[in-house]
Amino acid sequence: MEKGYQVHGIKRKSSLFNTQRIDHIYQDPHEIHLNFHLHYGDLTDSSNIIRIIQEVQPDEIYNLGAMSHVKVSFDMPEYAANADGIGTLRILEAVRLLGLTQKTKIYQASTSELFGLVQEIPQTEKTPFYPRSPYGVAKLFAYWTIVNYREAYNMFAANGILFNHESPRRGETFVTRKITRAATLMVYGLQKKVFLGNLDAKRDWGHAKDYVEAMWKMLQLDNPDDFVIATGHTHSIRDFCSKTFMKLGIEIEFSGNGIDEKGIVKSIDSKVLNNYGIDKPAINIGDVVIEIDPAYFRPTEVDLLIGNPVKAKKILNWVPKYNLEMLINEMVDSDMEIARIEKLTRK
Ligand code: F7E
Repeated sequence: MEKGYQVHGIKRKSSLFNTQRIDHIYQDPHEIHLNFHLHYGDLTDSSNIIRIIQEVQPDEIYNLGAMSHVKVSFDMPEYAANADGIGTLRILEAVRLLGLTQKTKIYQASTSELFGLVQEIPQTEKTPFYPRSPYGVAKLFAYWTIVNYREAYNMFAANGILFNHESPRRGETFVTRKITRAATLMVYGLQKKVFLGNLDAKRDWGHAKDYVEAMWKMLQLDNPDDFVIATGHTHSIRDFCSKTFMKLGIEIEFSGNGIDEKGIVKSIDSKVLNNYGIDKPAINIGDVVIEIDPAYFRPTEVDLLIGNPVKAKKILNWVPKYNLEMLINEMVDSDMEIARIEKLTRK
């Protein structure tokens, strides 16, 4: 919207409000919301997609819609295939059917989950795919459908192979936000510990803001192409936990193996918490703050992801502004504020 676009979004019907993460846009004092429209819709509903695209006649479509939780896709594989795989096909077909192939550019949110059981380190646009979940397989269908429509119908359709990208608005069931939420609730005494799955998995985490810029840049090219968007650095879930707690002045020591591994508070630098206005944290040395729950293990795991974004740097002139430390700082600061307010309202 800051770029002057009229933005149309699609939201699913829910019996609860589900727009909290964008509601602030409506409250913008510059009335930027006048350029923002939400439609009811669903990627599993062809006629709905066709009607919205017909009404809006968009110049650019960013298909970020998906059942995006990898673990949940094992429980709902058919829905994941329908929304994430065929949903992409529905958008492409709608654009074609409505005669918009030369007007509408399409960005497809492809994913590092395509690499799954990685065949090469680091992963590039040329690395063979080997998805490891119904989510990954559905996204593979979408990836090749985009390539095929580009070649068959000369459409501007591009895949952004985005590695994990996070922010304070990340959903709370994804591991980064689950950890920053838990740690911040713990110092306020609102949560005792957090149960996690595989701490050994490694991810290449970037900031969503940087990655959205890359998506936009991809649609401004003269010719559509596919790009890996990543930071080129990887860290384990265990590392992410340590860094998150350390930002709050809390040093964690991991002990034990497998499902018996625990994260225990080794030291507390109270000056750091004082800076957040906390005199007496609800956490003590020796507390077990992290435990393993096998319910979070995946039937097939993606152990290691690390991308090489050299093509994006060269062709899109894309350079991420955030590193992992800056990302964690922003997520922790935001969640500390949320926890502070929750503490006040729960009293
Ligand atoms: O898991 C491990 C888990 O759920 C990251 C989606 O946006 O990025 C995301 O997919 C890792 C995995 O993200 C817990 O086993 C350990 O190895 O945060 P996540 P994801 O699966 O990498 C890609 C690029 C997408 O495209 C997806 O849409 O963390 N892990 N313990 C855990 N994960 C979760 N969720 N919860 C745990 O307790």
